[in-house]
Amino acid sequence: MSAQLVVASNRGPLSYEEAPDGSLTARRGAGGLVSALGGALHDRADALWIAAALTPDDRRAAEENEGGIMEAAGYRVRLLDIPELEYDMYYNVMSNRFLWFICHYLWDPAHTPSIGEEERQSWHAYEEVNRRFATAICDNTAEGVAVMIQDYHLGLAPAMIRTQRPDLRVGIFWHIPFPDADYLRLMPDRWSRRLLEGMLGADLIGFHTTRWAGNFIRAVVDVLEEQTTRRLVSHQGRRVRVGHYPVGVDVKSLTAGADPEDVRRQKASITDWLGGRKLILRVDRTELSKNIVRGLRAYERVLEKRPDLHGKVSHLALLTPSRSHVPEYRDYLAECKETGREIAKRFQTDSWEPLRVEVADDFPRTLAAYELYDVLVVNPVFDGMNLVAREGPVLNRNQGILVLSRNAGAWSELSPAALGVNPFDVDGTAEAIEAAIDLPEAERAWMSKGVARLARGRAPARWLERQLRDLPS
Ligand code: GDG
Repeated sequence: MSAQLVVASNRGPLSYEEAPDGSLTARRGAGGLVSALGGALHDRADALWIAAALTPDDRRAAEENEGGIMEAAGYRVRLLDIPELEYDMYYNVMSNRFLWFICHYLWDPAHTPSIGEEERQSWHAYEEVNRRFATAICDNTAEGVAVMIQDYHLGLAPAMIRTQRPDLRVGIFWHIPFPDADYLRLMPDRWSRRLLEGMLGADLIGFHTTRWAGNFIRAVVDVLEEQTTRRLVSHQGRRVRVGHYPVGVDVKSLTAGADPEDVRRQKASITDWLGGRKLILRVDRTELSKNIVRGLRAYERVLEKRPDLHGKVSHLALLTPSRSHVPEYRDYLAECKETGREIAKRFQTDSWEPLRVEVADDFPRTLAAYELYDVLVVNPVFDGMNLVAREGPVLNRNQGILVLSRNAGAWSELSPAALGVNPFDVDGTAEAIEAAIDLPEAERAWMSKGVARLARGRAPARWLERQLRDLPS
């Protein structure tokens, strides 16, 4: 069957690994985009998901299947083989360092970014990989089909597709924040113009919240000097729609990602470790924007101020390894581990482990911890949405309280039933964690029920449908 819906993203839903017997086994791809899109495409036989082959095992999986097409949870997947060096520059230098840092306000403008030869070559690689995706989409897609491009890795692809195939209906969804125009200008002018024009090649541009959509529209006005009317941008004689489409959690596809027996085992292991203490939990990719170190310091402040809580609480930080090819991420992971060790050593006793930082890709353990937490700390510096803030409350069975950064997209919907924090304010975050621990029973019940109800909305399938409905027919 020819695809009626094509989605394209850098990372696909599955990553492959060689088993000891030489066969390939598939496991769930890491990160929030896979959670959102995987939920949306579940059982959509008319859909094709195009992604990059990330590892030699992915390439082998693509080679072993006819036309490079594989089956995932009821939909098809095609992996593109991209030359390794080009991929490295596009992914590790331009996407995950340069653009990610721009969109999450992670540069230090007094010193960085500094554009040198490596960045210039990487921009070129970014253009090339976007072109490869655009060509793969244009070559294999029937007339008039909807093409939904995902995220900042592929910001130039919409305009490239439009040039080759004006018949296709194109959307781009930006899963991360969009910065304000002043910060966007840390990019060379030529690049920021190309990026905005690349995105405006789409018919529809989606963000998780009005905050990021508003920043995008103001950047278009400032940088490109285009006309806008509310949520419509006039660009090259077309009208491009800009909207906000918050994504939520699909419980079925979330829990389908793990064997229930593994989850049960992990629940027993965490319960055993807690020994009746309250669980303060965080779950993140090991990522600078997730603000892990300040979060651990906030917990340290709680223990400093509240000796009465010693031996009564334990903090578990579940960190999934991420982007280890980028030097800043390697350093940050080392800093997270070191901070964790320091805090644990400072307060531990023979019978109490106050803090454990675990670095592993262990989804069953994440699901188990979601069920058990008393307090979930989600304090990113900036975050497009943050799915942990939604998954936790939906799966929690312990009247857990959510402490949430006001700079996470999730805040715009969950704020009525979460404790908000300024992510830069360590003392303020410590106060919120304390407040969450101390909350009287009746309020706990009310808040945990409320946050679960709010977090459950916006199922990924609906999220995608709303965007498809807003594409021109
Ligand atoms: C980007 C945007 C936006 C947890 N442990 C493991 C594991 N997880 C899953 C969680 C969750 C996902 O990872 C993390 O999602 P987030 O949304 O928190 O963060 P990003 O990866 O940065 O996602 C974000 C999202 O896209 C969707 O639009 O919300 O703002 O930055 O689903 O359950 N996954 C695996 N192993 C684990 O141990 N594979």
